[in-house]
Amino acid sequence: MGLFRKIKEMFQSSPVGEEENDFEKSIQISEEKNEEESKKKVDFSLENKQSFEKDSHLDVTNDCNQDVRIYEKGLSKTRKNFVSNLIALTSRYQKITEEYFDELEEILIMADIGVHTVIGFMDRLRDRVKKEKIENPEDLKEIIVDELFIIYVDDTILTNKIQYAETGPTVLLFVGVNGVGKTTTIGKLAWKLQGEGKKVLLVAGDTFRAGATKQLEEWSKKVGVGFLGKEEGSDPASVVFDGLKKAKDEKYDIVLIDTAGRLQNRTNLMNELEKINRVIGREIEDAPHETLLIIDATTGQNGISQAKKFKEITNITGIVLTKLDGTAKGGIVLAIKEEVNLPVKYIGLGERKEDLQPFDIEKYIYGLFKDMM
Ligand SMILES: Nc1nc2c(ncn2[C@@H]2O[C@H](COP(=O)(O)OP(=O)(O)OP(=O)(O)O)[C@@H](O)[C@H]2O)c(=O)[nH]1
Ligand SMILES: [Mg+2]
Repeated sequence: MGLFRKIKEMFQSSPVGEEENDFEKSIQISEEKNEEESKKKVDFSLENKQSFEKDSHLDVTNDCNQDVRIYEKGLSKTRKNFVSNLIALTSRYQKITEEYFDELEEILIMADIGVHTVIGFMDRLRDRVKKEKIENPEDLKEIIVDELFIIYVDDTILTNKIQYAETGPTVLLFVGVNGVGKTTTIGKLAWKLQGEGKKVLLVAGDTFRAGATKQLEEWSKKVGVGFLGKEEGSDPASVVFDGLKKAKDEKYDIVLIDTAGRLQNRTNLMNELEKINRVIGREIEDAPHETLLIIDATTGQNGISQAKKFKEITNITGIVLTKLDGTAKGGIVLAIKEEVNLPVKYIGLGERKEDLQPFDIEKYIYGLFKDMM
């Protein structure tokens, strides 16, 4: 069975209900009906999940239904555009021809998967068509999805987990050009981490833009977490210093530091990040534990070049890809993997606080292609 079929089976074996978790519900109902029957059903469901976990070395949890729904909803633009084009292509051709390959290549490039990634992908696909003697485009659909999945998973396992400090506060630094969604992401993540029982502090390291500190403070109030900011124009490194002192004194678990995206040039940005990093490293050993680069998915290849540039000036440990809900070209996730080789740790699938999701390639692939087969 292809990888995609396994993913589909896994998520559909516990379909997503409107109001509640149907997986749990189906257990309850069948228990009432017939104990024997229900046991069989539950065993089967769990077996499905376990066998997939074994195969895929990726985490699967039973309570992922809510998240799957956020993925499905957030990816609907890409599904309507990119995936619909793929489906239409398949129905237009009876046979796999050179024209078919050309059109497929174009659809993939239009989806922001990235030219290099697409070229490699097309080579592998042509190889498989030849070797497996595939003639009908219909039979190729599943292989296309599996090969897209493989681009991401590859043989290197990029972990999407946040590195936490062993003792003391964990420090996460957020960087990226202006308007990509740094502050919003911090707010959303604060909400998520607080919900996991962590004591969270937001530090307003963007003192450059008027209103930036206020915007972060509003998030802190909205989600009910700690905040430290100073007046506009303060030295960001000094704000960070004060923030870390507060975090240590008041025993915060996590510190999320916002930074300015709107600096005049690369040298200024580099110097400022260096200074902030120096302060962080001096105050807390091994910190920052993560430096997350925020990229706006709607900017496509521009986002990829931002990632390459930031990688040169500071030690980026992961990517947060925002506004995936706002693009019809959700292929950028795959381009980041191949062209930047940094793990996508979170994705933004909307503006609500619950719309920030840990990136999970299985949910992503399912959210995109669930209607294709
Ligand atoms: N649809 C959608 N909008 C988002 C998402 N993430 C952020 N936004 C919106 O993007 C806009 C910019 O977000 P900010 O968080 O202010 O961006 P920033 O990087 O902090 O910007 P600067 O402080 O100017 O550098 C806001 O209107 C957010 O609501 C997302 O995942 N989906
Ligand atoms: Mg901001």
